[in-house]
Amino acid sequence: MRRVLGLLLTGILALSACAPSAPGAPGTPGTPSATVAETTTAAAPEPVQMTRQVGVQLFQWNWNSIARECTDVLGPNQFAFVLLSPAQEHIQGEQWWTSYQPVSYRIESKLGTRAEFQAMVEACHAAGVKVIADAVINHMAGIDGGTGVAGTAFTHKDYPGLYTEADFNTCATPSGNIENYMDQQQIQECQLSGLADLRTGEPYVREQIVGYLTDLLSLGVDGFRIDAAKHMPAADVEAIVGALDGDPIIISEVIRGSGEPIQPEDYLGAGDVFAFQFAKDIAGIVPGGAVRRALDVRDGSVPSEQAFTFITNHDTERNRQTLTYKDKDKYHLANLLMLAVPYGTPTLYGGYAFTDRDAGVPQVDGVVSDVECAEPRTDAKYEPGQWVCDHRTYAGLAQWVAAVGDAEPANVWQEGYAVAFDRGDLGLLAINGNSTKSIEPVLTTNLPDGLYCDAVVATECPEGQFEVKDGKVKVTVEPMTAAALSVNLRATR
Ligand code: LAG
Ligand code: CA
Repeated sequence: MRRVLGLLLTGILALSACAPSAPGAPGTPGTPSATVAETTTAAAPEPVQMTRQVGVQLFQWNWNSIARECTDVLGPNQFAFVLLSPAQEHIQGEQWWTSYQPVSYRIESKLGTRAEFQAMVEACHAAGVKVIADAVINHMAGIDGGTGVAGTAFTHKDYPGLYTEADFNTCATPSGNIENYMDQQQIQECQLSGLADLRTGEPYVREQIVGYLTDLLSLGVDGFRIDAAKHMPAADVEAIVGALDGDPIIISEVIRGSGEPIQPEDYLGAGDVFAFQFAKDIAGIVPGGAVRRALDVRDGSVPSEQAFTFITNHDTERNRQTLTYKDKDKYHLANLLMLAVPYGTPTLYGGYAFTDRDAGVPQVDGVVSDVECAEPRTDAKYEPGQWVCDHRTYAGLAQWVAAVGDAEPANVWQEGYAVAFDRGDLGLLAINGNSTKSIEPVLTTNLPDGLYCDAVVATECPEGQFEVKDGKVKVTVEPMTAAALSVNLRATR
């Protein structure tokens, strides 16, 4: 997807915040000026082509808050997309996971109304940010019955006007649930922890699902996370997404399990996949400090263009399969590595602090309250329920990734637990995996001469911090962080 997002957005030119805005000023090609050459340390930076790539999952954020985030943070910092929590009507309750128990395909949920959803999509698009919806299409609710948040009454396998018992799978396991992940038929036809499992191979069921996704497309969404894709045959997912108009982004959620009969590669015909193994491998590398290894991490045989990388998501932060905000500087280092390497499309994460894995975010009368981000902390001592918005701390790096595009690593330098490399001649990143010692290498770089700021901590560059001269630059990097230079974050003098 890196490539596709890039192509769609090619042509957006951005001047760094500090670049001169007056074309024709002294120094413009064709008006050589000796005075300028003498008084500035480098030529004025050229405009940089930006290719948006970095996305963020904003878990359990309501639509109004996402609209605001697109306008204020994501758009201005070159984020490419936002991944939502599910939008359809769901069961009532305080837990976050009510989102994953659909009751109807009405776009009316604890996260907002249909009108709020539409306004959010418009605001994000106006900011240049694509919107990826979370499509829960493998199943309906898991409880015996009740009334959904938009007033729809249902029982376990009966959704009046939508699905009846005949639209759900029956299953041979004693519990009716998936019990053995080595058995393909169980994984795809039995219930995932009690959730009524749809017969996604049947034309009528597919038609309802296609109708729902088409409705979301009519509201402007750009693509879908396919929730629980592993639990639907790949052919079903392909048929469903193949019936959609346009060419929406499709990201199947297929958690790689070693030796299992269903693997992420099986779903590449339907679109892209989340790179769970990448997240686990980075989590394995970071504590040992051997950060150079991150350059070689791939997710099985999922090609870069079809891999959505992440460091954590709402499930893995709860089952501790990956690093999370609770891992403090290790989590930070992992996010930096994901953003630094050219593999996949990086997806950052914004959620909330928790101790109870079921605890949801505050609601008033069944409606989730607006997000108020806590001040970012390096000690992770948030109160449960506080919004952890550390995706914002990577705003400069989202710009860095947009500036370096697809450029390959070059001039790879390594010493102890530190590694540094260029990305083509557009950016440089030096990362220090040592938890106690800072580093101060003089690096060889392809970057043009000039004064650069550090995209790890800055989004603007009024004054340079690092000087590139004749292909050399000295950088200082504290323990467990990085320094990132790019052509879009240069000072004019
Ligand atoms: C997913 N991907 O494949 C979601 O990312 C994941 O968050 C969903 O589980 C799951 N699949 C179903 O869409 C979440 C919670 C579960 C929760 C489920 C349904 O992690 O804990 O199950 O959503 O709400 C809950 C209870 C279960 C119960 C079930 C049915 O925890 O004990 O059996 O509801 O009532
Ligand atoms: Ca299924």
